[in-house]
Amino acid sequence: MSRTQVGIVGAGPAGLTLGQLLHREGIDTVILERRSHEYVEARIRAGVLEHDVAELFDRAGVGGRMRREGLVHTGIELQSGRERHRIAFDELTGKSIVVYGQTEVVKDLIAARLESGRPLHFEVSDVSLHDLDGDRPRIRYAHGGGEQELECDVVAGCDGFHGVSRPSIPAGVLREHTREYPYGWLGILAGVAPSHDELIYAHTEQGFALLSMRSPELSRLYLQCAPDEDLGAWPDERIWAELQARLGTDGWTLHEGTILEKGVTPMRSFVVEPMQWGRLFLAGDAAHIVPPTGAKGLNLAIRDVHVLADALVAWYRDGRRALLDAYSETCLRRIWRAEHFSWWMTTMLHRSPTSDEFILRLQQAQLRQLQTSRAAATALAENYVGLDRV
Ligand code: RFL
Ligand code: PHB
Repeated sequence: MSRTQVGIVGAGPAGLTLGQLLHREGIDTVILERRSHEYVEARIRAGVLEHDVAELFDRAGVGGRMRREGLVHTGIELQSGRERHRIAFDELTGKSIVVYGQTEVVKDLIAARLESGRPLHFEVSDVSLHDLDGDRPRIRYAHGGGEQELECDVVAGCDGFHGVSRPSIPAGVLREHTREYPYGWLGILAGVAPSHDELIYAHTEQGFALLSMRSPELSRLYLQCAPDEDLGAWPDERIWAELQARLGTDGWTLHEGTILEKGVTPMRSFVVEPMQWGRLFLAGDAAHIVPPTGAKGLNLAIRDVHVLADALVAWYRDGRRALLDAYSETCLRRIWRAEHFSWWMTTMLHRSPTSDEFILRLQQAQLRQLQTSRAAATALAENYVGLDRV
């Protein structure tokens, strides 16, 4: 049996950032990841970092490449039909966001982990959690052909929505809140310079579309589709034709290029309460999911582990348990705010297959208010760049 202070399940953004924050405080961790190193670094997901999350990466010593290669955006465009309106984050909030792919964040975090020399095991299987309600929780797993057991002070469940941590909590302890949406996103990565220098969120009668990017040479685009959409029905020409129809405005061209990757993401809102049980603490997608329209998922995951790292440092340093005991409550305030913002952005911008003209008119009225009211635009901007206080 081996031993560590904090056993971390999952090497996504949450697990890797927690490992890095604790390493900087001299706290020992072991990170266990089901997938391979290559797989984890290739997974394409989020693209937007809140102002304070980017600063947290700086403080954690992993912000170097993000600051050199990340794209600082001071606003986004909201499109209603063929009309666009800019929400100026800098003017309304004094803050900006950084467009930097989750893939790159994960690569930077893995590089820092390898440099720290602390253990990160890829391709572990059969992870199971034991004695979570005692003082010496244990993680059992298989790795490199052998059975392993790791004794910990605390276990951090950072293993995403489909992980083993949340289901390890006995029935009856957790309350789960879920909403499924009747649509999903078809996302592509295209080898073409972004056709606009800021993100464009478009509400049209044919459905939602989003123009985003990964670098000056790579565009990331999304189209509203069915949650179980068959990708086989979407040859490249059809994807471009639909993006042209939804994002098009007068005097502006969407540049097309080679499609390097495509996938369908269903949309859901999900929160579990509380996020802790005994010595197990859930963080990131293991505890909550937001639909991607508000760009909050990755940011929330990083905020959770920031709270957890501070609480663990206080506990190890002075034996103070108060922050650890309050972990769930502290995180859930921000999570529910982000759940509301993500739900609001999603329902304002998508066309539901069951919605009628009444809903369409409400959406148009809401989008118009964002153009005419500084207060309404400021509320969107504050939530998008990330709130200081919740
Ligand atoms: P992850 O990234 O899912 O990582 C969990 C890790 O745990 C591993 N794992 C296990 N390891 C060991 N044993 C087991 N039994 C395990 N089971 C699972 C997994 O292999 C994985 O490596 O969760 P984490 O760290 O909480 O991070 C959350 C974010 O990944 C997620 O919230 C975001 O990607 C959501 N998201 C976005 N968030 C933003 O903040 N801004 C965005 O612009 C944004 N866009 C998006 C998104 C998610 C998307 N998809 C595909 C869901 C756009 C899309 C299309
Ligand atoms: C992305 O670039 O992948 C992205 C950007 C904004 C979102 C969601 C995804 O709201």
